[in-house]
Amino acid sequence: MVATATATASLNKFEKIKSEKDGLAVKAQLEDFAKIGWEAMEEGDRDYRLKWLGIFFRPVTPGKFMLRLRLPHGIINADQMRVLAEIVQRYGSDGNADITTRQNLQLRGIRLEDIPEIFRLLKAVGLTSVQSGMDNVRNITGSPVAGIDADELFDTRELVQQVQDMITNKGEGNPEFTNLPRKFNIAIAGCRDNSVHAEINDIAFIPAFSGESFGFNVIVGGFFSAKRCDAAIPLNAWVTPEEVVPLCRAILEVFRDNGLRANRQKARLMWLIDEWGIEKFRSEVEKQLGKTLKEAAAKDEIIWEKCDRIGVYRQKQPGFNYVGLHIPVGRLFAQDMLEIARIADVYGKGEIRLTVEQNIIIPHINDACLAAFLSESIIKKFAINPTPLTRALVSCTGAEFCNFALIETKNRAVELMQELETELTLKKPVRIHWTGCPNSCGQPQVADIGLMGTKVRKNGQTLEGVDIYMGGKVGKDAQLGTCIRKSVPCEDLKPVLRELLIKHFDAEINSEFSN
Ligand code: SRM
Ligand code: SF4
Repeated sequence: MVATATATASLNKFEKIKSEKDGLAVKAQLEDFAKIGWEAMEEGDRDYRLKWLGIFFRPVTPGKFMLRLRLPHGIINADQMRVLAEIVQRYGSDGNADITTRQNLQLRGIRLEDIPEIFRLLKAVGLTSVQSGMDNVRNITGSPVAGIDADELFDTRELVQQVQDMITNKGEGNPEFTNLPRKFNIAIAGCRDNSVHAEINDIAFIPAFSGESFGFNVIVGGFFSAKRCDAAIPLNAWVTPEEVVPLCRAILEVFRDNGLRANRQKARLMWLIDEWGIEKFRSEVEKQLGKTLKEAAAKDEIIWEKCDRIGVYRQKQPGFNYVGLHIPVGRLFAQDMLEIARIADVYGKGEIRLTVEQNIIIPHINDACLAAFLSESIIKKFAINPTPLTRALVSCTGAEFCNFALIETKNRAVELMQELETELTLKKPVRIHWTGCPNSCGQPQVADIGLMGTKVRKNGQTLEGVDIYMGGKVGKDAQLGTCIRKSVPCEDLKPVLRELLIKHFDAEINSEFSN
């Protein structure tokens, strides 16, 4: 739909871009873009609309694009991983991949002229990157051990795929959902440990029984933004697994048609819920759905602390194990990806899973092969028993590639954790999350200690610094952390973190570092 000149005059920049031409329309122009090159492209297409196809122009590395995939439930097979490895391999030291905080992969270094061929390669192995950026529904998350965890309540893999298929028209792109007021996150949990961080999604399905029947309580409106962060609130609805796809559709339609669009800082679903009140929102969803929603079950089944799944675990299938490998801050290079694909093929069934903590799980390793699997040299690089601070470290992209970033994150995070670990002994992991700016992609509010990038003045100079968050609780009774200290220069951060670790997490100073 193309808006009239008078109508577009009052729209904000992003609404204007969308009303002039749907983001998905650039799909038909990729061969042309590849021919003319990124420098000659119209800015709206290059900087924004390409994101509807998961292609992100990076002002920090102009000409080297980022490609964000969609990996529903964070599941990928070895053939797919090899294709992705071969894609980043062609870019040499510019090429790598990051596991994201939504159980997904982003490829780096991509050149526009290669996109048509890359898309053919992705399609051949059943991968898509469609609708993964801008005002679209992001990668849909689920328990990383669905179908293999002996204690799960429901295997959500098929459901997550169905929701993605509905939203993206089976990966081809679906103009019904390409002009939402803002980005949108969905999570579906069939596990007991809230592995998906349900509370920070626009819609989350949480396992709950109504009498004897299994289904989900639904919470809505959770989000982080620079302006505001809020945990999701109950919709007071319980749905069966069969009702999940229609309910997602109905909520998306209500959001699409009624969500606030004037101010981009106030366009996420929670702002509409605020304006209407949850009762009216619920009844509008019911109207769209064409039926009454059943009231929420009295209690849900999230009764465990969150498990990071690093290490060796028995599967529900007798004789099989899954092994969680720690991938420092989620960064992979082509050779790593090829190795991971190989060990998944040789020892498992060619399946690889990603976690929201930016790690990898290889399932289906039978008892007889386990020792050989664990002696593979890649297990030294991607440990099954990493040290406590490194183990639970999460970081967003930061200044290396992201133009919103106020600080460098990933490399700094790894180095600082290693330094702290030489000075301190910790008995258990402390979840430290880094995020390069207040957009909170690294989810500092769910961490034990969250570090949010900022600029700091010190001795007349502007330096990279962080605001410190604490109190994030995950799993059962999840709650968001809050800012406890502002504007700590990164160069002064180590002693501050050391004190916090000693005071709140029982860290002990190693003898060579005590005075
Ligand atoms: Fe994010 C924008 C990276 C998870 C909140 N996020 C961005 C952009 C696209 C900005 C840009 O164009 O440069 C970043 C791309 C940088 C790059 O080159 O990698 C970016 N976000 C990421 C990832 C890769 C962080 C990571 O290292 O893992 C995550 C990708 C997930 C995925 O696979 O789709 C990522 N972003 C999140 C999350 C966490 C989550 O979903 O659990 C959040 C907070 C939760 C939420 O959205 O409610 C998040 N990202 C944002 C926001 C703030 C949204 C808002 O309502 O204001 C922005 C800015 C925006 O959309 O305008 C943003
Ligand atoms: Fe970029 Fe900020 Fe998101 Fe980090 S939190 S990836 S710096 S937008």
